[in-house]
Amino acid sequence: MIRRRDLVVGGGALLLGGCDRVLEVPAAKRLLFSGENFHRGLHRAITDRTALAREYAAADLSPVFRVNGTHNPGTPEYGALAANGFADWRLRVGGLVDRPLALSLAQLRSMPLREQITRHDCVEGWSAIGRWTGPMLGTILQAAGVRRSANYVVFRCADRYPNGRNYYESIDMIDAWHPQTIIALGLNGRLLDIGHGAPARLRVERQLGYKHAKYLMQVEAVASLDGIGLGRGGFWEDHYDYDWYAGI
Ligand SMILES: Nc1nc2c(c(=O)[nH]1)N[C@H]1C(S)=C(S)[C@@H](COP(=O)(O)O)O[C@H]1N2
Ligand SMILES: [Mo]
Repeated sequence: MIRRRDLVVGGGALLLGGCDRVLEVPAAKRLLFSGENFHRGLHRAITDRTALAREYAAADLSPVFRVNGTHNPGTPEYGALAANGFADWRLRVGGLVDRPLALSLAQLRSMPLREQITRHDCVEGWSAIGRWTGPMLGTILQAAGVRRSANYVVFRCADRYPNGRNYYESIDMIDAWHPQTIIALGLNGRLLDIGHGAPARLRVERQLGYKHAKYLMQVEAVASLDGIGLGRGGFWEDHYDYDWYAGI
């Protein structure tokens, strides 16, 4: 069980945690900067990455939010979880954490939830505005006691592509602690449907659509992306040369 007291963390504290990590610039890199330029450059680097994505009004919601990529993982394992309303599904949180977790949907829903109306941009050239609801990834990482040695968070999904590889994605700690980075459980006021990634999918609002991993099974904090998939940090990155950082 995770204690509720561990979960109720203000956004400020989470952001500060994020900034602490950013300030750990390797000594060699630090030499490249000096005095005022260093501070100006660092300030710009931090504010650019921690700035909020635009949030919209209810009137802007797209009448239809397209489903893209996998429409249904279609595996026997996923089918069994879905048939039971995902009551047996657990989001495993592990890797470089002090307290590995296996969170049920009920536990995720009992965390402080964030709601955001944002625009999803797919590289294939379509966009849609939707209202997403879910706990901040930062809240979950805090509950698990993520270690300072973690540099990335990897998301493993239930769906397999024809080459047999499971979909996966990864982000760095700046995006992991970003207040709009949430584990979405709902879209437009309803629980996620299967098309949009039930029972939980990543929203990482400062990046393009393919980073928003659907059908989440596991969240893993790691020091390096080496040895995960082909080492490029994601399914499309590994097999189709997509950029790992897809900032918008
Ligand atoms: N597990 C998984 N996540 C995924 C994909 C996928 O095929 N499998 N497709 C990605 C792409 S390219 C986009 S644009 C969005 C689509 O999300 P949507 O179906 O909710 O519109 O999910 C992303 N996350
Ligand atoms: Mo996409």
